Amino acid sequence: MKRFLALLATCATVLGLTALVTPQAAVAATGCRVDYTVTNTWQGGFQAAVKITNLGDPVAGWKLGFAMPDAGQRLAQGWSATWSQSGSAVTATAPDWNPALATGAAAELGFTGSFAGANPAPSVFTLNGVACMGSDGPPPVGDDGTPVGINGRLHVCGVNLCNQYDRPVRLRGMSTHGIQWFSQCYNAASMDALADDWKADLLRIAMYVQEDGYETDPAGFTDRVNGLVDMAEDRGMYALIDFHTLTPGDPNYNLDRAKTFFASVAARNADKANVIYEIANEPNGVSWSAIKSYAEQVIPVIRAADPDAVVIVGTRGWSSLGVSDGSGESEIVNNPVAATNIMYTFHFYAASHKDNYRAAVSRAAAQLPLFVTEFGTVSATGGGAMDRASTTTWLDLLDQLKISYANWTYSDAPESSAAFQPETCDGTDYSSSGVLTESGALLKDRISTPDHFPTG
Ligand code: IDC
Repeated sequence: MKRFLALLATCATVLGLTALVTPQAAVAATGCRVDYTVTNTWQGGFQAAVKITNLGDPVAGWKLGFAMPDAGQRLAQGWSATWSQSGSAVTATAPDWNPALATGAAAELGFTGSFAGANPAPSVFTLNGVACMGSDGPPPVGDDGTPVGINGRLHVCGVNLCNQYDRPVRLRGMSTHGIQWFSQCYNAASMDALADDWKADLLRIAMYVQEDGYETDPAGFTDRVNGLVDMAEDRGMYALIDFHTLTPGDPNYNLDRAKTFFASVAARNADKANVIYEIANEPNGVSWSAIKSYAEQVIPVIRAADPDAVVIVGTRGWSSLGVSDGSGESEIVNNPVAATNIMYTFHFYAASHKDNYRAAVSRAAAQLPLFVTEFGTVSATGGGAMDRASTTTWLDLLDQLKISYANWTYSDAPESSAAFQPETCDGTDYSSSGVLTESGALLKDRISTPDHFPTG
């Protein structure tokens, strides 16, 4: 089965279909640690204890592999597994009576062997074919307890976002409003509050292209985005660079601008661990194939400068996975963007988008890596009454599916989607009940709970 999946993955790569993931591959987060100890040595012989700790998802069965470093080292007899040696390669397969290994669980086995000259310890171990990085992998990227410090550079693994330990993570944070209008809301005090009081993992930087945005001053807006990336980085938060196309809805209208903008921000930020690129906010009135074509022209520009960063692709019908256009996720599943390390955007406004949208997300989440880069607790206009029940149902669903999200908006816009009361961004308080709206209070409650990011 393992080989079959690997083969499938190879075919998918050849066909340029790596974004299309199988549900099986999707859920298998891997990770392991092996502790190898020589417990006894005698003339030409030795005994070793091997402890395997599963740091990934539960496995129904396991096979440990390692190579004897010296040609004279031979396995004699093993226990608590079925042992064999072929050339230098040693394998130990889980015993029938105890084949499974839960997350965090350990299997303890051992063997006796002989050696001729030296008796060095093996250095690389695999569990079900995947190298165990737990004890001797690269040290974490400056773990200072912040989201970026703990998780480091992110990548897409199956349908999830994974951290530097290859474990699935989910980020929760806030989106700016249009930075052309609300720059007063993005300063050292508001960013401190977002990181320290809100305990956000993520700042989405909404850079409108039209509506007095990027097109009016490309260099100026590029600088402002970079400045916000740095402010997020300084506080250990991820920064989602949102190329906020909205009207017109066809992202190809802005294709040249997108290439210029992303070439610049990707080159400038390539060494940072905290940057994620969102290439088209909300395509609308445009087919999936046109969006896919746009993505397949912009992604290579980003990759050329910053090969490792996650890129998020907008979807049809205002990033509704097509649902708002009477379509759905299958048009993406059947015709995914030919690129790796990408996710797809889903947006919702809780008072407008309910069960049929939730059903689409539940289905799609088994097949596509999704990121809710924007959602509102209110209606799709950004105003109207907050729908607490629908918002709670949505956020519970995203929690359950481990889908990352950013809320619209961390601003004092005079509309109910804003987190702050009008004209409060000119003060220094971005956290207390005195400045928060009903939506802001709900979001701060949800976002500030502990992340429990997996490490190991
Ligand atoms: C809204 C803002 C509003 C602004 C309008 C037009 O809240 O102040 O006047 O855009 O620029 C989206 C968009 C987002 C919208 C938001 C609410 O991504 O730009 O912001 N929304 O309408 N998609 C669905 C809803």
